[in-house]
Amino acid sequence: MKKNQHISRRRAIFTGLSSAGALLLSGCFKKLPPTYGSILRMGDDFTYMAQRGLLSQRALAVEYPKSDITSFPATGNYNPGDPALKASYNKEYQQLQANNFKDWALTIEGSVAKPGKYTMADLLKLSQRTQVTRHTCEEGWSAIAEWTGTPLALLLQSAGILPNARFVSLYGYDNYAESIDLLDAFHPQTILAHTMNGQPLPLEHGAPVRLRVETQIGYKSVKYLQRIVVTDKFVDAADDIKGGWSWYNGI
Ligand SMILES: Nc1nc2c(c(=O)[nH]1)N[C@H]1C(S)=C(S)[C@@H](COP(=O)(O)O)O[C@H]1N2
Ligand SMILES: [Mo]
Repeated sequence: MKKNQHISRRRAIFTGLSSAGALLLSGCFKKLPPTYGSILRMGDDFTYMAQRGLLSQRALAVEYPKSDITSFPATGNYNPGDPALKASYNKEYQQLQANNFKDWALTIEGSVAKPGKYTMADLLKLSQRTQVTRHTCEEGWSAIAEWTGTPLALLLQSAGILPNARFVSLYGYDNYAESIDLLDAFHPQTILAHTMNGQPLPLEHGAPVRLRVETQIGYKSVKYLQRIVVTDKFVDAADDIKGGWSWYNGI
């Protein structure tokens, strides 16, 4: 009895969702997030349609003068090389850390002509971008820092991104992951940051390289990057790990 009530309520939500969707589709909004229809991901629908519909697709996040830089807490996992932090511990990362990340290389797989490992020297060969931006965490704090790194677009291009590419999943050494679509992957402020406030990226902030995706909330900016997979279909890379957090969370 109770179960049936739940099912019918869920149906009602679905029906409501799809008629709202139809209305929006007939209006000026043409795009739906790839998570459309998932109850857990309902938050995506509004933010995705509002941001993608109302803002120019190339709109830049606000950049600040250096004088606005603030102190910056580290949250989430803060050292995948520490065996005591069992859930996030990664032995390979511990070894890389012991050698000051000299042997670090980013694996790129999937829909690219040149899959393989890309070293820090490979990243530095491409032109770099520096930006002072605000990080906003879902827990309610925000902080401003200066980030320098390689635009993800340039790396994807140098890896020979294929025409069937649609999404990019990014995996950290601590088993954390996120995926973004190509609009965010090619956004000019989406960078693989190796420098924070002029210093090599500190361990707790994701050494040696982290993603900065300034068009979305803080949890999309994956720290401790290990692997990038370019996919031809939607992969909710964080699904197993974070469950209920929205796939799309534009700010
Ligand atoms: N690999 C990895 N990336 C991550 C996290 C994490 O725990 N592991 N936490 C996320 C969250 S919720 C936030 S707010 C920011 C925190 O970045 P910071 O530690 O530099 O403040 O990293 C994001 N990226
Ligand atoms: Mo966060």
